Amino acid sequence: MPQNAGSSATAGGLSRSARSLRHLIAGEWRSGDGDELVDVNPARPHETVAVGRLAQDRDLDQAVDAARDVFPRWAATPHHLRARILDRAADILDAYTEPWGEELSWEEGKTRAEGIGEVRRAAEILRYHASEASRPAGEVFASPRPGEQIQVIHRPLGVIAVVTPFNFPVAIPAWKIAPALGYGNVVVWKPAGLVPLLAVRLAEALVEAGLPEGVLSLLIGDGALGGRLVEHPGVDAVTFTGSTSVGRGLIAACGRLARPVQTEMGGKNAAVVLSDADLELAADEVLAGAFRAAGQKCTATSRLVVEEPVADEFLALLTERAAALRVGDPLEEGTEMGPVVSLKARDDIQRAVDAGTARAGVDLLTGGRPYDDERMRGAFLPPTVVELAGDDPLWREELFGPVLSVRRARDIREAFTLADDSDYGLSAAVFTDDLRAVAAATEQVDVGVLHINSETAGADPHVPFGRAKQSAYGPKEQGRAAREFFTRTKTVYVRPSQWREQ
Ligand code: UN1
Repeated sequence: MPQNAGSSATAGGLSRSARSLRHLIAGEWRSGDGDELVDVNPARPHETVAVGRLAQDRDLDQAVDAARDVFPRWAATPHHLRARILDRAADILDAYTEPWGEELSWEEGKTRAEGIGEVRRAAEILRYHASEASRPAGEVFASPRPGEQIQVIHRPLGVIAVVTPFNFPVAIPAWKIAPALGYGNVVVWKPAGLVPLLAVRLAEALVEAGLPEGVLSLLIGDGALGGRLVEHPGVDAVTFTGSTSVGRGLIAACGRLARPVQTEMGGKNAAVVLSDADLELAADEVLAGAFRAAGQKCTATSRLVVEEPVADEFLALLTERAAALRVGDPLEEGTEMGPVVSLKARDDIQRAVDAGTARAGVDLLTGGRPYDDERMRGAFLPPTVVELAGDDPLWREELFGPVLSVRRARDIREAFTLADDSDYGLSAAVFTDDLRAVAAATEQVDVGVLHINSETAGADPHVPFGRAKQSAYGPKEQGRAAREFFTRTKTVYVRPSQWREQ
């Protein structure tokens, strides 16, 4: 039973005694001796979720050395045996969905249901990548020479630096670590310092499942440690999800080192509601896209384009539902939206909203003002909808919070032009049953993921996930796309000697 960080068993609810954080280095759980890290509950920032000490440079060196040592053995382990470990780890996550899902909610702030759902989702991701073991391992091509065969096989890259964000503390790490390990790589992982507890849980599941020592190391550290990990001479490739500014820094560093890098960064995703849409459905989906996880998904709906004939009716429906959302302690029954991840995030988002609503052409439809209630002293923000008369920073800048910016469009053409009017291009949603509009959206809206009649967020493990435009860099994630990043091909010409021409 994985218990490294302390109590996770719950008899009738989460035990709120602070957990202790450990690093996993070269197969050993260690306390670390860097600065103290205090991990707090964003709904009640005086409440400590976990405490530990940051990892230091020598921990990083040891983790990378252990990874390099074990890599040849892990790469030579049959794919099916590696897959079995991922499957077992999935079983452990499934067995712990409740206690770990509650810890996730406690630590990150998404609702209990979302926390539990995320742990379950991580299990599915591990299972999907385990199932890759039974799919074709490469391709065989005909040769222009008699008797010869040309094989294109996939080989692991080596040591992968995995750097993950706060907003999906287990799902995003799972979708990077599972394919990395499944294809025979070894991993040194630095999760966001805001959610270290769930990182420990995922690492515990993998260790418990039988992962050999050194194949995965977990270092809890600050951004500077992440930077040193990415540039470490013993690292072969880097996968990152997080902010655009950090991502671009990593891309530049990896460019200098000619090191493969994959980044998933910002989004400013639009939902488009056309005049034939089912407005009830669209309102529910836009609400989910904009306010689940308090809008802290790179796939969240942060822009809305409504076609003029239905705009008044739709906005009335949407703002009424947004205002009625129950915001509060994410672990409490009935809460529909929890806090954002930290007081700093709350203040940054609030500042951007205040600056926006002070500008001409920005009309606050609902939310927008901080809570003054004693129980809402945590990192809470209300679901906020603003209507914009034209271009505005609220239309362009990713706020990563529960803020939706709306513009009206005269017709379908203008609606798609507005949806596409962003430097980002991760996802979009179009609400319509008009096949011509669907075809036009598929053609014109430059995004990596397009939803018809469903919210902009969401990603199934067996299909490619990722960007267009400036939302990302490098090969996509998930599905078979993951193989493109986590392996390199080797072209093997196989010619039996007896075929040599006489
Ligand atoms: C989802 O939409 O469920 O950081 C997943 C993010 C994305 C993952 C989104 N990389 O929010």
